[in-house]
Amino acid sequence: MTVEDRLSPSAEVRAALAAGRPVVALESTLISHGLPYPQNVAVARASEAAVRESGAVPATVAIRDGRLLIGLDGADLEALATAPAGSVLKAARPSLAVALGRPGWAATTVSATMIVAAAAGIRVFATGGIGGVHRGALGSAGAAPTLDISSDLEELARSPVAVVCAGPKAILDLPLTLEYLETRGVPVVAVGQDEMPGFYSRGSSVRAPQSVRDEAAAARLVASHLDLGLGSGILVCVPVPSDAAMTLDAARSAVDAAVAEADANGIHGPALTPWLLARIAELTGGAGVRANVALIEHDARVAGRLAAALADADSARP
Ligand code: PSU
Ligand code: MN
Repeated sequence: MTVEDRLSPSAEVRAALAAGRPVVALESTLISHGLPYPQNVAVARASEAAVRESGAVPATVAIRDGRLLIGLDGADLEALATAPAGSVLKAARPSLAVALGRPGWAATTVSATMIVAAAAGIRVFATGGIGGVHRGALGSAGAAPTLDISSDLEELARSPVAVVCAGPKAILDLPLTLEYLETRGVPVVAVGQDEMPGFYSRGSSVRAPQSVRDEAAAARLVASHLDLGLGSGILVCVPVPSDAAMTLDAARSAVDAAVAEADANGIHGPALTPWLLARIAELTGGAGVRANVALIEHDARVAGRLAAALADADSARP
């Protein structure tokens, strides 16, 4: 069975896609692995509401019993959010077949969600922060290289989907992540500022490869990139809203401490990202979770407007 054979869109998503109405894909790993309960289910619901307020249909993607669900109902979201820790597999491109071969739930990361979105004909996808090149991937003071590079980056190079995020996650090596995306031919654009958003903070002190003034300009760029048919996605980066943002310094010290502890405890592989996010939540006394929740919802709102703009542009074509 191909990916297409396994797609199970909800009736609402199916109807919206058939009619050319705007649809925004949302991932589920941030529900199962990225945030604690009950913030995870609250942010999942708030993201869906934000997509709707922007005039698009939300399509949260997850795996259940070998099917790729597109569009979860309230009970599904709750089940995923309350599943016992460790019982939900984190499905990415390399683990997709394993996740589909098991009974029960699996959550989709950015890479797996992009695969599903592209197969279903969904062009816009919102998440919090993408995975990328981890610090120390190329080795650091006395340590061997880990070569830990998220499959999210490869997916951006091969699935034609616009991913709206608040920047690569702050736990990563941002300059190396940008270099990798450039090598793989993925455009990265910051909206409304020259600097890359820093995930927890609005800035990162790293210049964005491209920037556009506003969302309308971002929509035009996304449309022209996707029209070229290059096969790659595009990364649209919007900063966390000011009222929930951490300062770059505060975010940095929490991230540095968490990364050092993960190193000392030998945490690596797919467990690393969830471990770091949980530790940062503790170290920042809730400020990290507050920023994370706010940025996810904001990304969903922007993605909804982007999807609506793309649908409008389609209907204006001769
Ligand atoms: N963004 C968040 N929280 C998350 C993630 C992203 O705000 O939990 C998840 C995404 O699903 C992303 C994954 O694809 O972390 C990256 O994991 P890794 O570094 O192991 O590839
Ligand atoms: Mn990894």
